[in-house]
Amino acid sequence: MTQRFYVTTPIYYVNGAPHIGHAYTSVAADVLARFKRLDGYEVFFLTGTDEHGQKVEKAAAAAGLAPQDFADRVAADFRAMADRMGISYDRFIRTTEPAHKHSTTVLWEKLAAAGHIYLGHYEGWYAVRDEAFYDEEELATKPDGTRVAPTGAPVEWVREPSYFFRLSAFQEPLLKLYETHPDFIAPSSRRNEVISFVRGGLHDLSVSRTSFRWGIPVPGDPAHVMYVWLDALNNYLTGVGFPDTSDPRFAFWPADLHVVGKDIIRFHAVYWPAFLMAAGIAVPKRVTSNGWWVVEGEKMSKSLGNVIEPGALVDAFGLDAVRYFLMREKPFGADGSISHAAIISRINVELANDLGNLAQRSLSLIARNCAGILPDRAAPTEADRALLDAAAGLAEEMRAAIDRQSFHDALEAVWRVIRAANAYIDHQAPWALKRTDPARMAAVLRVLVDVLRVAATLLQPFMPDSAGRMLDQLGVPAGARDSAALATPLAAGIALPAPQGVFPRYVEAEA
Ligand code: ME8
Repeated sequence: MTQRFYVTTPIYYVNGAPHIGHAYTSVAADVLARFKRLDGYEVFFLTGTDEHGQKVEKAAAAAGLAPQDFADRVAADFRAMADRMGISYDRFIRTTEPAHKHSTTVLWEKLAAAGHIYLGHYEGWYAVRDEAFYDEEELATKPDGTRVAPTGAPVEWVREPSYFFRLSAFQEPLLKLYETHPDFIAPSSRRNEVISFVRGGLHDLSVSRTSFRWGIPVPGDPAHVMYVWLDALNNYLTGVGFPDTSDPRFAFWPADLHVVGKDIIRFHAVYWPAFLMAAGIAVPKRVTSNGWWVVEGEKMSKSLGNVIEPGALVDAFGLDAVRYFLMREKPFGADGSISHAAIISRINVELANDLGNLAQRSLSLIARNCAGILPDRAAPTEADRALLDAAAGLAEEMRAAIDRQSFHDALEAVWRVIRAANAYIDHQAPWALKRTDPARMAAVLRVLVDVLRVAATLLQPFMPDSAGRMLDQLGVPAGARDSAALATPLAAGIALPAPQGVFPRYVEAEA
């Protein structure tokens, strides 16, 4: 039976244009989805947009548009961003879809029927920017006396009737979940943060608002709209067909992995499993969170004018180079800095030089010295064996790294093999063997093709287009590009296409 894998991105707020931070989380989830498909899994990959709530309502008003019209416009920008970044989603969900409103209404009814929702009065701090409630003790005071959330977001005092979710009843069940499923939250620094937050005690959560209208009405009490996070988190259930549990997509539930940013781990690792437990629905298997990108060391912000638009980066450097950079430059859970110099260095050193040149050198020798015909394997020497063994272990090593969302380790593993292959070609010097030992020359070139094939196959999730073009040049048939196909050697004697560089050097335009 094929195994299933359900992976999600956050659904992005439609209050503003997509930037590189959104693109990053989506690329990470995409690499996961593609790697699992490469490994033969049946994958369901969900992304989309979070369209209700006060933040979106305010942004729409500022743009002079009705919330739905505004949401339609910005949601289209997010979908275009996903397409531009090569995100291989199976469904792009929007929380204003009728299917999602219905699904969320049913979830609410389940929570209410189980006795976990009651009517009360909320009085406290709210940050619209974060769409989050904060306790007095969490706030900081700015020099001018205004109070701000720990995220720096301004807060306002809210006092209104509200429905509450009995979050306090889930402190013990949540702690038990973290204890019995140590991989539920990653990385471990975030796990510790969540555990100490929950140990500190949970208040019941305000889950409806009456002071604005842009949300899903509370069933039976339309003066209230549902709290946007209850609505938003439920996208993961709607995405696979909830409440119709006989929908074939529902077989993907529980989600294998929610990929999110570190800013929203609390919503995903505390509120979401609590809602699900309360509704009697299985909880997701893992929530993994990425660190923050800053730009040349500075926080990205509209006021600094340094917000990086993903499309502009792709125009400048090409999609695969950008995807590679994002996955390679920093550990997933850590913060990191983007700069053009850093991108150019990754392109020129690792893509153009280490990998591109290796392929180009090997394939041009086959074109020139073997009439473009793929040589057969020969009995391996010790040096051949060492390199082939390193390549043979790569899939397993990458798989383990990807399962930990350690994308940079997965890529480093590939580059260890590529660097070893560069040392091998320099040492074996096949160009010098043409006259002295043509059979050995052919054997060496075949080893290089075999190693390049492994690397290109396993790089497809990161750089789908370039890795695909490299596989074309290596003569790998379209139906033999998944990880299982690596067990079958390429047939010798086939004619390879004329080699063409896949990873050009980036040459800075003269100012
Ligand atoms: O929070 N570096 O949506 P959002 C890395 N709608 N990642 C970044 C980033 C940066 N500088 N900036 C943003 C929401 N991100 C909710 C989610 S899910 C049920 C609802 C990424 O539009 C990161 O993944 O504010 C972060 O969690 C997400 O964008 C927030 O997107």
